[in-house]
Amino acid sequence: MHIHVLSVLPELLESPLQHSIMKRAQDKGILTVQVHHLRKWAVNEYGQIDDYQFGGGAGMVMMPEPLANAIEDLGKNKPFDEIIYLTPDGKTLNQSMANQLSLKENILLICGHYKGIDERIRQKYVTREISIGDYVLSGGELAAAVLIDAIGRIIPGVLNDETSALFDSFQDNLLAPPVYTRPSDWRGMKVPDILLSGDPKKIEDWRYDQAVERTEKRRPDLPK
Ligand code: 6GU
Repeated sequence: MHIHVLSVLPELLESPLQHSIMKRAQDKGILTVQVHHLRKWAVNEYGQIDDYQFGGGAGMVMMPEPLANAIEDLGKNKPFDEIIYLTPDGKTLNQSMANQLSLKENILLICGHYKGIDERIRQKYVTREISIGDYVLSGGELAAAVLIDAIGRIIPGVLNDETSALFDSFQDNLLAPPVYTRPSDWRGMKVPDILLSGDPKKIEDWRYDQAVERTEKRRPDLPK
């Protein structure tokens, strides 16, 4: 899978993609992430990519021409399956969206800044608009990093233990059950006996019951 990112602050995306599972996915060649500086498609020698908004009001808007040229250049060799604009007024990211996107081959993410991007780019090119929650970030980069992580870790072959993503919170709209490691008695707090029983069926049933109980208690809003 190839993910291209258009950004005015590419530095913000460097570190999150260079460690742990994201690093492994890229080292294995399963995922490539290329971050492009929108400035490369600036309209003039001053590097201009934004301008005042029509109708007045504080804050700059990202101009359509640099974005359109970037989108068309980057999609020239291999057309994009999805062009995603990260924006607080998009659809809130959930596991099912991440699952769907993990099956795509070639994706472009557009990170907004300032007041956002010219509406006409959204109309002409963008196939999905995604938010990562009901709060405002100063730009789309951290949201893009979150989305890339959520997608990247579930691409088949990325996780070592292929089954482990199946037990994540939110697969099947269930939160994950509690987990414990050694020692079995830590400062007088004991690990539930079932987990030490060595009975795989009992353990599986217990985990499922715990997941259901947790979900009902903490996230009654999740669909059953
Ligand atoms: Cl995708 N962008 C920005 N700027 N703020 C956000 C967001 C995205 N998702 C939640 N807040």
